Amino acid sequence: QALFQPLPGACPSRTATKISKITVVGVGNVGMACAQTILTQNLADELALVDVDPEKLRGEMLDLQHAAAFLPRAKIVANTDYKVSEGSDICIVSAGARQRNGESRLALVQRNVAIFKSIIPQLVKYSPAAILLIISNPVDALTYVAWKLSGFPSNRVFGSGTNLDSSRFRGLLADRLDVSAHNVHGYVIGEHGDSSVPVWSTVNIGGVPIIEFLKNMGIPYSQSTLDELHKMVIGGAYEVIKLKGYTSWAIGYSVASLVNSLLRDQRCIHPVSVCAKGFYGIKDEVYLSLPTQLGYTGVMGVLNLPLTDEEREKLQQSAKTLAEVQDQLDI
Ligand code: 6V0
Repeated sequence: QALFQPLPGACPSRTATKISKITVVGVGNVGMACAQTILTQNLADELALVDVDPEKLRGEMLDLQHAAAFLPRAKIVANTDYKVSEGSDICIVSAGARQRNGESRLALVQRNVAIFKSIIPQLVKYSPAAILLIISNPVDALTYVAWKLSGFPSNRVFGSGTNLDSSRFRGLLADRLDVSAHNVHGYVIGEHGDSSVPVWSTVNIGGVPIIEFLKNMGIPYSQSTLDELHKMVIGGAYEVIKLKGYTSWAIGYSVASLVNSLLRDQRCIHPVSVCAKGFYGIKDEVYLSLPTQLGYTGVMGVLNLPLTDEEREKLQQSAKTLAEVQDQLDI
């Protein structure tokens, strides 16, 4: 006897179709933080995990599967073979080599380029219509590499960029002003790293421009106070890595917010790493973070922020720094 009995006259003309499939490549600290945030936020009907380490991969898959009774229903699969990723809507890449003692940044990028050569063509083969979301560092250069290797249009390849830096920025300001970070509107743009640019001129709290507010109220602030806060944003990742060895939770939530905007067509604006040529006077074909609208089709457009001349110059400088790194890559 069957466990369930169909209603009399029921017609199976409506079949359950898969709504969303997400692949995460690299089941390290970051990949697993993304996976678990995606699952708890009910963003995927199917989650595929891929890594080169078969034991770790199976262990992580089983560990997540064992939470079935506490999570929204989702199929969780894992394999070292990319066939498991077939038909994904979004492929997230968080695989990468870590910096070796004394290794230059450029040498690390080049090692990660080699890793990406083994990953990106496989993802393209099995999910030719997917959106590629790159997290591995240095994220801007590697997103450019992924774009080149994939042959995808630029609206389907972007990097997590300064989405995380901007959250750190908004969180720090929110703490100082005793307000929710949701009401602090502001972006850190440019390189995900040391040359990022905080766009102070457009920061507002619930619609009130912060710099103008401080001036009007006669509240003293100095450029060095603003610079200090930006330094804390840049130093945030280094501090966490020094304390616990890696960063994971915040990037996991950052990535889930991006996935939500994509799959649910939210059209939210996120500072993420996109092909920046032609925007804000950037002439090089570089990837760096700009305020970007995300929807079901991927990158829908770049917001035209009214930057000051100084902010624009800093952004262009950030682009030059990235172009120099890209020029040296052997893709
Ligand atoms: P980790 O814990 O060392 O995990 C890396 C994983 O990649 C491991 O499980 C490896 O087995 C796997 N891997 C290595 N080579 C391959 C390959 N060829 N194919 C498939 N899998 C492979 O690193 P962690 O998870 O801490 O960090 C991953 C990456 O994310 C690093 O490059 C970090 O620098 C980067 N981050 C980026 C952030 C951002 O804001 N963009 C934030 C945090 C970390």
